[in-house]
Amino acid sequence: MFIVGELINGMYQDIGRAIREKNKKVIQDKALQQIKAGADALDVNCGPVSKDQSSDIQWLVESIQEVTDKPLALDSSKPAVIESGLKVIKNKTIINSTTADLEKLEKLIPLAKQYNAELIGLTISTKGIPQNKDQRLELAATIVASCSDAGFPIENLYIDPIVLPVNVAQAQIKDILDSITEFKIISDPAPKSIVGLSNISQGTCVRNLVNRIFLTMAVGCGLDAAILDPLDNDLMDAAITAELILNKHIYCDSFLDAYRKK
Ligand code: THG
Repeated sequence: MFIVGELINGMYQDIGRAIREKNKKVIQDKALQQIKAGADALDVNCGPVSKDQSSDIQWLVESIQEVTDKPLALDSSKPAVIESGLKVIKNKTIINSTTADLEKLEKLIPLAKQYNAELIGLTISTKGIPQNKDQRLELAATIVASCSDAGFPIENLYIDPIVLPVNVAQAQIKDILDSITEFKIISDPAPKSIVGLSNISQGTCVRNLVNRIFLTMAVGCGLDAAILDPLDNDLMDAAITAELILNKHIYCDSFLDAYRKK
């Protein structure tokens, strides 16, 4: 499972403050902590408080690149902010994200090609968040078709079904899981799947448990990647164990340690 650490996000108070005060050390420590805990890549999001997201994302990318060459996921709903981040990035890049809207696809797919980046496509459009599995698959197919038409390799595309909080969209969660399974039959080669895991537990009381169980179930549906808190050790154990059960790595009694050392 490909783990993208979610903690460099201006939505968190400590990160928001570090961005305002240009305190590199806070950002670099958070990057290294997440990598030590098993993150394969780091999400980079200025958050809602940033007044100049285009320059803040550059500062974040440059600060993080001083301490690691792990891939970075440039996380913004604004193509101009992503483009600004791309200008200074040296590490492997994931563009997070495009929607299924033509205007965004036409801007972000060429950028992903130009910078040899992977691309996350959200199954959402200006018509809003889909209400069922079929709408999710339709939007995923739109994104896949745009990538194919533009000559962007589908192997470099992640589809994100958009995870909603279980306390507001309980009836939809099963559909979200089923769409993860069915993204694999949209095309050959198939796109990969990714979720923003912590969305599922926003506003709930037992966040870690909800995150852990949903992740385990999503792995069972074939989930390839997740944006999550890698410092949650029980969550990381659950991800490793779920993939062990699916025969994705070889059993030994110390499989948790063995996987972490690999
Ligand atoms: N898909 C994709 N990218 C994404 C998301 C997604 N990026 C952003 C987000 N969703 C994933 N990252 C987070 C980060 C934090 C939280 C949820 C998702 C979170 N934060 C606490 C909260 O809101 O309660 C904040 C706690 C605090 O302020 O300290 O839950 O879905 N492609």
